[in-house]
Amino acid sequence: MIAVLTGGTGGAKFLQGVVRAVPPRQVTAIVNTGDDVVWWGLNISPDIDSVMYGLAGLLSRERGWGLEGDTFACLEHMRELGEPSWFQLGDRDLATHVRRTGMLRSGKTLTAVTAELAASFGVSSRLLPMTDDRVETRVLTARGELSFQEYFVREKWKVPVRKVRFAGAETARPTFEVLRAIASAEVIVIAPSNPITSIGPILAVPGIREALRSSPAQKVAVSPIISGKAFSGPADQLMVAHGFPATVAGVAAIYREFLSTLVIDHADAASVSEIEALGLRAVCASTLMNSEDAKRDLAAVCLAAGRSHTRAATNL
Ligand code: FO1
Repeated sequence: MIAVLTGGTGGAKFLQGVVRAVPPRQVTAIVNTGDDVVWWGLNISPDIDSVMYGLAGLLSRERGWGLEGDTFACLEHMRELGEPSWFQLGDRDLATHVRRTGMLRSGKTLTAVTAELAASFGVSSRLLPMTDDRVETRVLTARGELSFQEYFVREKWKVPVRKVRFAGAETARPTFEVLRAIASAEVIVIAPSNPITSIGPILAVPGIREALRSSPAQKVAVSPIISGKAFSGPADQLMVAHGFPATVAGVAAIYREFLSTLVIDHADAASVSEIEALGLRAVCASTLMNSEDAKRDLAAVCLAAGRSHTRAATNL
């Protein structure tokens, strides 16, 4: 079994590659829910949906979120009615949120609701929210504290960030399903998602770091930083705000306590010794994911890095 810790856009693309490298049923995605938002009274889980639509082959290629070819008639009408419209929900995407909200209101857990939604989209990999409890990513900026979507979508991540915190994380509990996926995985991959706002909330759920440390699995991360820049989004700025350099060595430092191997882009080959000095293995690969084959090849590199290490350890 392969477990992948993931956020939205970058993680969704990476998982598309993973399910081409191994049978989808062997894959469990443990997904960030810190970005979740209640919008127009509906429960939206953007990262779960990006991963679910990505694995179902329905993710908009152009936007990297929402459904391919969706329309926005409801959004237009909500705008005419004076409702806030900076967070864009597509018409067909809305059906997912209406269904999720209804199931949550009937008392089901987000884990159960996500499994039902994923099955109805024909996704055979397991999708697990990081917790069934509410953990909210809050971004402290020069203009006060914002929710993640206010910072990311409304402010287009232009406001300087002082710190990110995860409200509710102290009392959140990891689910049995998440702990079991981590404990029973052969390889655990940290997708090339934002280490602060996508993977950070998962690691902030009490018990998940400990589970990662004690799992016998090899743990392989893909750096979302290439040549000192995030390949999309504000990961570089947020790493600096949290005291880490926006470099592959900075990514290694964040995950160091549980990581075995960091996969970095060929462009960062000169940093291999710096990563090895932190006690990690570094593997160079093409990490850009700019084609379906490139996504699969990157996933294959990660799985081979994990498996070769397991075999080497078993042969000792
Ligand atoms: N991202 C945007 O940049 N603009 C949007 O209006 C937007 C709407 C949206 C609606 C549903 C959904 O599932 C995702 C949506 N996203 C949008 C993406 C989302 O903000 C981010 O991808 C994640 O939260 C970061 O991983």
